[in-house]
Amino acid sequence: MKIGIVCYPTFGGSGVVATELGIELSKRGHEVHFITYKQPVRLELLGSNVHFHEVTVPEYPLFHYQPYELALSSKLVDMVKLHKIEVLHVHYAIPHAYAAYMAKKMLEAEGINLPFVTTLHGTDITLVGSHPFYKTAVTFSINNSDAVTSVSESLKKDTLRLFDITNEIEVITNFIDIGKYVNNFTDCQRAMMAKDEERIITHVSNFRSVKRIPDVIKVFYNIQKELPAKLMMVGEGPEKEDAEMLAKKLGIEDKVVFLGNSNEVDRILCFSDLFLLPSQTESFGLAALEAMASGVPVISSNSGGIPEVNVHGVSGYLSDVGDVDDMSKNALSILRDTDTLNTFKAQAAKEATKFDISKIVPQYEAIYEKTLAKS
Ligand code: GMT
Repeated sequence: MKIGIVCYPTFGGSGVVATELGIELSKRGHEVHFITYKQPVRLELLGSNVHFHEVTVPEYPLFHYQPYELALSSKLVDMVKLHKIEVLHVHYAIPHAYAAYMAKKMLEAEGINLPFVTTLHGTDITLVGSHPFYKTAVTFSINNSDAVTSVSESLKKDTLRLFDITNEIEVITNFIDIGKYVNNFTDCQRAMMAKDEERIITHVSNFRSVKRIPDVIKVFYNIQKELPAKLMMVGEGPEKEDAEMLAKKLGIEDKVVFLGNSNEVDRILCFSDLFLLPSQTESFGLAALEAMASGVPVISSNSGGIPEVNVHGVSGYLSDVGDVDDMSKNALSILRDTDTLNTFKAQAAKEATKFDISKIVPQYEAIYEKTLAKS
């Protein structure tokens, strides 16, 4: 098949999923065209089966807001015609599903049929999409997609609760290429980051308020009171400065390392002992799955789709949102004893295999085939 993929190209769950999916589809013989405003961060290798088409939005002083949807839908029409793209897969409803619908209608006027699949990722539903300013357009574009998928059961439920949905929503969970994580590194270079006796705790996110970054710092503060430990904070975002200040206020700034955005998250996870994800909500929690695939147990909140990924007492523990004491207690129960830690590490890695790319990508192929057959 010739598949067009639209996503956000930045460090963020939906963009990562879209990119990994596109790469895997190309390996399976499909011709994949990424259409977005920048080359996706994890899309390093463009080849005969993987193409990138940049959407540019020229600045014009009349516009207070530059019309990205317009530029995207025009580019979609042009690329579909030029490369004979058969099906479009848009990740994150806003504004991608809306732009895809416009492209579909423009192509229809020329007698070209373009089915499009919309994948709902989380904040496009739970935080942004349900806002009254966007809700009407988001509802319309979900209901008028040729197929709709959501990354967890929890997100499907949220979508049905928050919007007036008439379309079917199929759950296709996020995934991970286990092969990339198993024995990826023979030497994690752990010594560069911590002493032998120190436990390494890691958090990876876009540092938005939904991630509850102060909880990460507070849980770590409680851990390091009991045993030698270091905290790796990976990512960039609006809450980062406050987190640095909180670490300083608590007197632990020498134990908290802010690493910024990284293309080598797997390398950092390789030497990590525990992953913290205390989010207010997560539709899935891809960062937790990446940690588990690296054999890192997860201490998380129990909100949204996280319980579908992190299994309480097996791959880690879940606590109520904001229950820093319970998270700290659970973290210490894993970290104190090396045998227990190793058991949780092995269990986390095993749980992650349920989400291997080889099990999930065929589900997307089946959706594409179904929408093509229907149209
Ligand atoms: O919040 C983020 O980390 C970014 C956001 C995105 O759309 O890029 O992530 C959402 O999609 C990810 C991939 O499907 C999920 O793993 C995240 O749980 C989800 N984030 C939220 O629901 C807050």
